[in-house]
Parts: sequence; structure tokens; C-alpha cells
Amino acid sequence: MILFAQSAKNRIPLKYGAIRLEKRQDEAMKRFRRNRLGAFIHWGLYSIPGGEWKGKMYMGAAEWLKEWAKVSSNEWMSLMEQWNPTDFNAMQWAKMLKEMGVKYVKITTKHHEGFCLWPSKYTKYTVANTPYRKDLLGAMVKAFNEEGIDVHFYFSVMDWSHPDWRSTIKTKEDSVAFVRFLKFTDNQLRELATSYPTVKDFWFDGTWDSSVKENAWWTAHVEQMLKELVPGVTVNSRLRADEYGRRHFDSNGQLMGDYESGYERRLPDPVKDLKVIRWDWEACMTLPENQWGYHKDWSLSYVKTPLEVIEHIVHAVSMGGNMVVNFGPCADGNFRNEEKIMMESVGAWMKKYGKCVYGCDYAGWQKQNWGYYTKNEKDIYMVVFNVPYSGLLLVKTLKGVEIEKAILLNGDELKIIELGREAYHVKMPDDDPGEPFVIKLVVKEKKETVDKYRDALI
Ligand code: JFZ
Repeated sequence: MILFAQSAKNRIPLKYGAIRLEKRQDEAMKRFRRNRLGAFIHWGLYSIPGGEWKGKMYMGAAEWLKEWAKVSSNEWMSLMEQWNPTDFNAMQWAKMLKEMGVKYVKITTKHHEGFCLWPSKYTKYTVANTPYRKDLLGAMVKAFNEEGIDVHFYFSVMDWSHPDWRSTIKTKEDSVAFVRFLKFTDNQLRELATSYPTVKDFWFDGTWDSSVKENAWWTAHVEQMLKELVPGVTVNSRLRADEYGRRHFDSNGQLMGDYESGYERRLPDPVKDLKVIRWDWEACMTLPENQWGYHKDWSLSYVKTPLEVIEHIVHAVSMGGNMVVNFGPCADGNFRNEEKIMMESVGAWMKKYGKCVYGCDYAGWQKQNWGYYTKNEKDIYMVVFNVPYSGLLLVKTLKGVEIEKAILLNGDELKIIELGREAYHVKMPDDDPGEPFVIKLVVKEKKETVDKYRDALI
């Protein structure tokens, strides 16, 4: 249960709680927010076995295979001898992702297994010690930035390869080892921040164990350290814990970090969960039910359609959030066909209708079953996913708000029928676009309006 903003006098003093009570409004944060659509890339040694170990197929998440098959770290790390993505072409990846319309990419610099896509000098488990040798992360940062795509770093604190990692601290020795582990992690983070200074965001993972929760000071320290090293950098809420072991939200119910990152493979309900508009948030989704890294066999999983992915993107933006779509490239550096088709299909739609996504936000109007509203400054966008049999799209505006025009993005005007009491019908175009489409509403405010609907819900 999340506690909500309490009045100042009920707030308990916290040393490692939220460092601010409102959304960040600086340029870097605005850019993060405007970007709205991102891609996730899960790529590591787990991409080699792709869910299969010694002839047995494990249907759990492929990037967790080491756990499922109980493989020792030594044996797992011998996969490094096979790491040679000869088909990898950073520029080609950047172009494909740009075509998809993503404005940023979150890259797994190091996942739970501990293998680093950059030549870290603090461990031997890096790309530098594989047949491939070259810095993959550096190549991606360069190519993505050249295409105008922001780079975000995924970083798992939990590191199965490190002898000092502990999930619980039971003995004096554990606590000494864990202090060394936190130092090692600081070193790697400082290395990432200084070697790739164009990084825009750190997205932490693997921070749920009691060892990390009991070291809340360290989570606050990392946030501060990165912000000093990289001006404007954003950090997700999953990094953080307060001194009572509360994660994401502190003991006063305030968000820690810059944006909430708990919406994973699920989204806030458009009616019941409107509280999320108080903070920045970013959701991420897999294409199959739960595979982030490359898995050879998607046959036992439902795989989402481009239409569903587009709806997830719009759903997130309609509630003031970002959406990140995950890809798990193959070990040779190619994307599987399903992923290429997804990139192309989403890209084709974004090219036509991306105006209702980039730079857009929660509109504050009552959701209707035909789809979602988004808003950019004064413009309201209707993103229509379901066309009612009547061909009439019901719109209820806020008190004092009048609709002057309803226009398709090609400029065609649609008929508006006023129903009274801030309600209208917008008539479907004669030719049904046959895909989710966008109507821009030009509105006039009669007087200062208050967001009553929103106030009533949250
Ligand atoms: C984590 C990882 O374990 C997983 O492999 C993947 O990298 C994903 C992006 O992050 O998995 C999680 C972490 C947190 C939640 C769900 C899956 N959560 O808070 O619901």
C-alpha cells in the first residue's frame, strides 16, 4: 500500500527519503518526458543459450537461465568464449530503432549474470575478454547518439558473478564482503558515467534484496553521485530505499528517484489509477509474456501484436507516462523476425500518428470506450481504437470547455454534434481508416476551468 502525500507536519523526517516532493521541471527531465517512446535492449551471455541448457528447454525468462538450470558462475562465464556477435552493426540498429520512432534506448550494460557490454576494468567478465573484444556499449552509444537517440543505461546491482554479492547479510563476514561489493559497484557506475558522458539515464534493477534495503544510505549516495557526475541525469525509483526499507516510495509516500519504474508488463488502470499523474513514470513491456533476453522458443507464449503494442504506448502517454518496448537480440547481433516486423509496424504508425505521443501528456478528460485522450499544450488528441456501431464518438469535455473543431491529421474536418452539458458526438470520417487513428480537437475555454473530474478521482 502506498501512502499519499501527507501534510508537512505529519511527515516523518527521513535521511534517505525523497529529495523532492514535486516532479522535476528542468530541461533534462522535460526531455525525458517529451521522448515518451523508448526501446529496451536485453543483450548478454544469456542470448547465446536462448533458454536451452544441456538439451533442456527452460520456459522461464531467458536472462534468468543461469538460475533455472542451476549453472555455476564459472561454467556460465565460459559462454564468454562464444561471445562473438559478428553480424552486429550499431548503425544498422540505430537506423532500425529510429525508423520505429523511439527517442531513447535503454541498454543492459550489465544484467544479473554480471557480464559487461563495456570493457570495465573492475571485473574480468567483460566483452573485452571475449573473441569479439570491442566495446559494444561504446559503439551503441555513438551510433544511437548520431541518430539523435538518447541512451539510457540499465544496470543490475545484483551481480551473480561477484564473490562479494550477498542477498542477505547474516554474518560479520557478509557485511564486510558487501561493503566491498558496494565499492565495486560505485566504481563501475563511476566508470560508466565518465566513459559515456552523453548517457541520459540510469535504470537500476536487482535492488530488491534485504542486503540493499538495509543499505538505504548507499541508494541515496548513488543517486547523488550520478547526478554530480552527469548533469541532468535521471534515475529510476527502483534504485531507491529509505531507512525503513521502503522502496520506490518512501515512508511518507513520496516518490524516490526521478520517475516511477514499477509498471512492468502492466499499466495503471485509466480510471482507477489516476494517482500516477502526480509523478513521472515509465512502463516497460515484453513482446512475449515474460521474455526480456533472447529465447529460442516463443511457441508457448502469447506474443503481442503491433496493434496491442501501439495501444500500450498510447495508454501510457494518456496517463502521463513513458513506454519502453523490449527487444532481445540474438547472440550473433541480429534481431529475430518478429522483432523486426514489430519495429517496422510500430514505426509506420508512429510516422503517421506520432503527434499524439511525442511531447504529449494526460488530458484530464473522462475516458471513453473508443480509446484514449492525450494532450499537447492546448490541443487535445482523441486516439480512436474502437469504432462504435453508431459511428459517433462521444466526447465529454470539462466544464467551460467548448469544442470548436475536430480535425483528422490530414486536415479533414469532422462533423461535431453538440449534445449539451459539455457533451458532443464527433462523427467518424466517411472512410473508416481501418487502424487506430487520431482526431485533433481544437478547444476554447470559456473561463478558467478547474479539473473537477481529476480532483474527484485522486
Ligand atoms: C527485472 C529483471 O529480473 C528481468 O530480467 C528484466 O531485466 C526486467 C526488466 O527487470 O525483472 C523485474 C523486476 C521488477 C519487477 C518485475 C520484473 N516488478 O517490480 O514488478
